[in-house]
Amino acid sequence: MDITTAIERLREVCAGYAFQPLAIYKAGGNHKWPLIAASEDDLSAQLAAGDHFLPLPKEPAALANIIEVAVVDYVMEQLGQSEVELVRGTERGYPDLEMNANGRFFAIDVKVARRKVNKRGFPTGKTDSRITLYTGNTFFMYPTLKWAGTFRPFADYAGHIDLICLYTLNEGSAARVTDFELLVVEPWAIASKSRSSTTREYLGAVDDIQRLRDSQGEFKSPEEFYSYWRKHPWKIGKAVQQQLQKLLAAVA
Ligand SMILES: [Ca+2]
Repeated sequence: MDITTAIERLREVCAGYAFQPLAIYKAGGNHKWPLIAASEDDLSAQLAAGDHFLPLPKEPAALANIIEVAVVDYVMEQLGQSEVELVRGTERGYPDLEMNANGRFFAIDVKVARRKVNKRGFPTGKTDSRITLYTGNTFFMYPTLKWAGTFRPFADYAGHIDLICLYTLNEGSAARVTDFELLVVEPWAIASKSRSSTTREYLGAVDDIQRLRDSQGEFKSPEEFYSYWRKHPWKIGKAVQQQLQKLLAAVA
């Protein structure tokens, strides 16, 4: 399997995804038993009316985590029985999901972004903030070392693939999410020349949603992308430096 086939396969799978987490189920409730539902829509209407729903969190990081877990579960269910082997990553590690296709490994990472809306509540065509593609100062900067929280050195992957989840915040609904959109793209192809944080060592994607859909980042090739961002003067804090020294000592 090459990167193009891997992306096609994931696009097929993701095309079938409909946003699933509708609310948090609350025990107790206030309705008569037995509760009989005629359809899925009827069930959720009755659970809402019967006081069984708590809204999902609207805080971006908390909501993003719920979305990520749901999307990784779905991809694992859909691909799990087929030609590839899948392993879920650790919470703060990279990637969120590793796909082994006959000894060729692909890093699959899920990224969640809220659409930016104007004062009247209409989408502006941009993400609320730049999607973070990578932390710049660790595994990305030193791609031949095996960093904590990773399965293998970054450079050992046959490809890196992002599942980009876009949504519009709807404070009035328990699911909080409307117009959910799932893109399968290569990170270098949606990358910008700007950081996604002024305080953290993050490199960012373009914030224009049509450019994300079209893989129209600011680089012409992966080589141009990697050489640009590996030249960036990333700050290395004490903890990262200690880990780096240990890893370098181990390969010396
Ligand atoms: Ca992620």
